Amino acid sequence: MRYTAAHWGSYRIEGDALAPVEGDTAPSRIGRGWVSAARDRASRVLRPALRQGWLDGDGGAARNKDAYVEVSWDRAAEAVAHELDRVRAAHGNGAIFAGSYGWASAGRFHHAQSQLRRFLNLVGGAVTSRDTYSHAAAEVILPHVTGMTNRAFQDGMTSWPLVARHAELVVAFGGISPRTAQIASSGTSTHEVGDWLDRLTARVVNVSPRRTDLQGAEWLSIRPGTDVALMLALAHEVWAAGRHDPAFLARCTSGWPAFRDYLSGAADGEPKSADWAAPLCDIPAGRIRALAAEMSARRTMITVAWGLQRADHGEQAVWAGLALAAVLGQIGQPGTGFGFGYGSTTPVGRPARLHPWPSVPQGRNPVGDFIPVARIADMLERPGESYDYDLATCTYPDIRLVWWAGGNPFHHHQDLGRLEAAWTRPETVIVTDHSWTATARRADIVLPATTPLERSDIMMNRRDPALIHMSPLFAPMGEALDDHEILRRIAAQMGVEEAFTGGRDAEGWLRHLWDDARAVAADHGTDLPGYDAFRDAGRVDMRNVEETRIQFGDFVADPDCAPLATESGRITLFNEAIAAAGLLDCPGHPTWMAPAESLLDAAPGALHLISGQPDTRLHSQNDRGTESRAGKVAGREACDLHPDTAAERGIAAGDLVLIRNERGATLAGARLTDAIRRDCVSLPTGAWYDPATVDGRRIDLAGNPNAVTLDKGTSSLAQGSSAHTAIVIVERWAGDPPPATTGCPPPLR
Ligand SMILES: Nc1nc2c(c(=O)[nH]1)N[C@H]1C(S)=C(S)[C@@H](COP(=O)(O)OP(=O)(O)OC[C@H]3O[C@@H](n4cnc5c(=O)[nH]c(N)nc54)[C@H](O)[C@@H]3O)O[C@H]1N2
Ligand SMILES: Nc1nc2c(c(=O)[nH]1)N[C@H]1C(S)=C(S)[C@@H](COP(=O)(O)OP(=O)(O)OC[C@H]3O[C@@H](n4cnc5c(=O)[nH]c(N)nc54)[C@H](O)[C@@H]3O)O[C@H]1N2
Ligand SMILES: [Mo]
Repeated sequence: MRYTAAHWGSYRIEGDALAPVEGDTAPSRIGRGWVSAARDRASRVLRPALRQGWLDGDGGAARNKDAYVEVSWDRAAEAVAHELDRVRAAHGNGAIFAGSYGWASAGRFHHAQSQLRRFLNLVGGAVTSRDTYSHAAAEVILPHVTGMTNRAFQDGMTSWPLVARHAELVVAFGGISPRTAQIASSGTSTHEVGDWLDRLTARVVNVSPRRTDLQGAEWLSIRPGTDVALMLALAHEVWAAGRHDPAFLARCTSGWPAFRDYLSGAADGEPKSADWAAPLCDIPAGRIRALAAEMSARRTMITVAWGLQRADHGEQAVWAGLALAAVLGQIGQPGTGFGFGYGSTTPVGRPARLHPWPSVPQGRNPVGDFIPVARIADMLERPGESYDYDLATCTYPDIRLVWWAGGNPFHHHQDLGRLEAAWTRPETVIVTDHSWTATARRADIVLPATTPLERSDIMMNRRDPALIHMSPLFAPMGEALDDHEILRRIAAQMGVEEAFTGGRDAEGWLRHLWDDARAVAADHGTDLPGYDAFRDAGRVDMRNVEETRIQFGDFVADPDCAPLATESGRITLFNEAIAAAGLLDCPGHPTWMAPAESLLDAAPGALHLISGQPDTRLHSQNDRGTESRAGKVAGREACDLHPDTAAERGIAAGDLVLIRNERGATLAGARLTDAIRRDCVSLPTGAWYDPATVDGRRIDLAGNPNAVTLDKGTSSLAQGSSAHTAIVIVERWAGDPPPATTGCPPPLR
């Protein structure tokens, strides 16, 4: 049998089509658009290309509107080697940025970013990026308050079967959405979140501006950006009613007195009561008090979707949610307490043993320097300036060369107009991608990669019981090469080929990784077949994989014997180190702070923009495929508006609408639904950014929300992405529809 796999699922290859793998009862719709996207000749990069203006020495000025000259692989590899040497010699490796954030392939070997880092580490290293767009705020605050990295926290999440069996009430901030549960980083053989939701015995409350974030639940339609106020009010009401758990707070937390004084108002004269929170959250005080009473009376799981912390002061949504669970005292019990990201991807809470599968060794990066991942535009704009990050002061490097492989910053970063201006500053930009994404169209040297459908690889995800041999579906298009081969050719130019390849070709690497995987499996009681048998079978499954976990279980059972790795050994409700840093935007305990932009102080008629993950694709991947294109309205990404909101603006379903603010503008197609608040508009991420000047205004023609989002760190603690914090004006587009050019290659010579 032949198989392949992606972040959205695993597939059997049947002729020239894909069928969902056996055992996947709820395959993702994203897969339906995969092959057509990969085979979309118009948008594929077919040959290496150099930007005309770069060849002419324009210094990067025309980086968003230039023609390209197609060249041979030899010429392209030479150009890359030459640029690396030139920049290293003149400025050192600290002037090379290869953070290269992005999801690329689910295959273990052809993982673009790992390959790139392995190569660059052999030629002196590069500046990299830290944390993720997904959950940077959590990645930085969780170690301080729980003593766990985000990865460890995710690994330890209380398992779904325990939530299904024991929780009587699930309060889901941001919902638990089958939309996002389509995805598992590094691949998945099943999609089971829908099943777990069906098996819940609990009453479920969806706290979200969108009803669809959790179907069949009571919908508490909260004003975006105000969840922390609601969490604090719930904690206040529980405490004020004397229903908090003093024994748990004393035994398992530190700093309760300071946090309590903040809740009660003793610290600042403002009790964080239901009456206080109601006008902020737009939820009646009586409803908040009733929910607080229910939470203290029932076995309750509080869960926070990742999206809540992808916002200004995102750290607080995680910390306040955890603090609320601590006040209830139900942490460390089966099925209750605090969860982070159930449904944000499919494996969160999966009751499966973890297997530490091997990966491509990246070596050591001689350049220690990094930026928080979402500070890319700041870095390019402000070399040498200092900024705060995780209780330290850092300095932005002076970057002369940028190399991106397997990510699409001109989809994923906020305020793309600002990034576009900053992007003209480096001397050289190199992009490795299989498609003419907006990022590839802003590179000087474009290196065409194959897609995962054009090569062999292995899917092995530490959280998935299946191992899938990925076979090619079709031959490489044009002159595309896999990322390893591209880098091998450049390594040969730079005298490090042997060190880069380790003496193996791609198949040699797959055999090598598989041998290491067999050793891991043997430790876990499964004998895996040899590589040839695995390739022929296409799929093997680990045995005895069931394993259920209780987050904080050991700690709560005996906090003295199993203390947390925090400053107090306990969950910190007041954190001395954070407090001592004196950060105005991240004080020493969970705190309500109004976001930089919100409906609380917006002009009348303005709407909050929710820009979550798209249902029909993974980020910008497969946007050119049939599934994504079928969902477009008026040829653009569809945005959701409440019918009343649309009517007030003279907008009908199917109309073209302009979503704008002082940062930029984007054109979307209107879809009407009463499953969204009247003061919100939802436009998913990932349409291929396609800005043009229309009547003197710069407008993205494709419907990418990052034309208008806010590019600001969550706080000076984590500096994460604040993508969900944005206020916009929405109006009907009255003029002729400007033709969208997405998916066309740039002019090629
Ligand atoms: N407004 C807003 N913005 C957001 C978010 C949000 O909620 N709101 N979410 C953020 C989040 S959580 C994330 S994770 C990011 C995602 O941002 P990205 O990870 O950058 O998005 P992808 O579209 O997955 O980009 C992957 C790129 O890799 C390329 N690629 C695929 N396979 C290969 C390969 O084998 N080799 C090479 N060289 N390239 C390959 C694809 O063509 C694509 O261009 O977006 C962030 N942006
Ligand atoms: N289909 C699909 N699934 C995906 C992805 C994809 O591209 N496509 N990407 C994957 C990736 S990389 C990641 S990181 C995860 C992200 O997973 P999440 O971060 O959980 O997903 P989002 O869609 O950003 O946000 C979830 C929901 O939060 C709600 N929300 C927004 N702002 C607020 C707020 O202020 N308060 C409350 N209570 N709710 C709010 C929105 O209604 C939104 O639907 O998704 C993964 N799953
Ligand atoms: Mo993400």
